[in-house]
Amino acid sequence: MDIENLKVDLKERLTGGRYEHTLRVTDTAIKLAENFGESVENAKIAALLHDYCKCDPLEDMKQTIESDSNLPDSLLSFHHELWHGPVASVRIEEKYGVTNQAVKDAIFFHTTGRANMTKLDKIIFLADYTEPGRNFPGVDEVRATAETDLTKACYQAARNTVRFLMEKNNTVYPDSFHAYNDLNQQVF
Ligand code: DGI
Ligand code: FE
Ligand code: FE
Ligand code: FE
Repeated sequence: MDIENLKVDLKERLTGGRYEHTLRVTDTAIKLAENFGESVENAKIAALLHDYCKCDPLEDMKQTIESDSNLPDSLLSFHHELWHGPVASVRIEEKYGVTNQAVKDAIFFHTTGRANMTKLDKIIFLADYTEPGRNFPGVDEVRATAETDLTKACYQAARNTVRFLMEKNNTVYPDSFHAYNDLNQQVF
């Protein structure tokens, strides 16, 4: 994978703000991979590609979900914010030949998390939540926890997100609950 070419593609596909977010997520993910003993190369590629489809037309994402047997159609009855990770996980294989299942899964689940998250899943989920441009309520606590405890930091991020969605009377995708419950059981 030629990282410089990839960055040129990302700059074309994403808005300026989204591109800058992607670079901050990548820096954050690399640090987490170094601190917690994960492949820096996989963390870097997953982070660079995690929002690859974030700015795609909704109709294109919808068609991909309908036609690709790896993508659950149930996504379509939940908020379209949930579509870009799963769709990216298939698009990046077509475009860049990314077949590494661990990388594809970390991208697929970066918005919701899931039960039994791998270390790479946790790193991308957490890098996306804690990158320095984020100012969610509670993010500083999660940043502090991420210095020492990857699983507990993911738990706090998952809990904050589910709580935030419920406060706004939004629906919560099942994988978000599965992540919350499983991380809770790992922490307590
Ligand atoms: O793509 P990013 O903005 O960098 O971050 P993301 O992929 O984590 O997407 C965040 C959005 O997704 C945020 O507005 C909250 C929303 N979200 C996360 N989990 C769920 C969710 N929305 C719904 N409706 N249900 C969920 O379970
Ligand atoms: Fe995202
Ligand atoms: Fe499908
Ligand atoms: Fe993101």
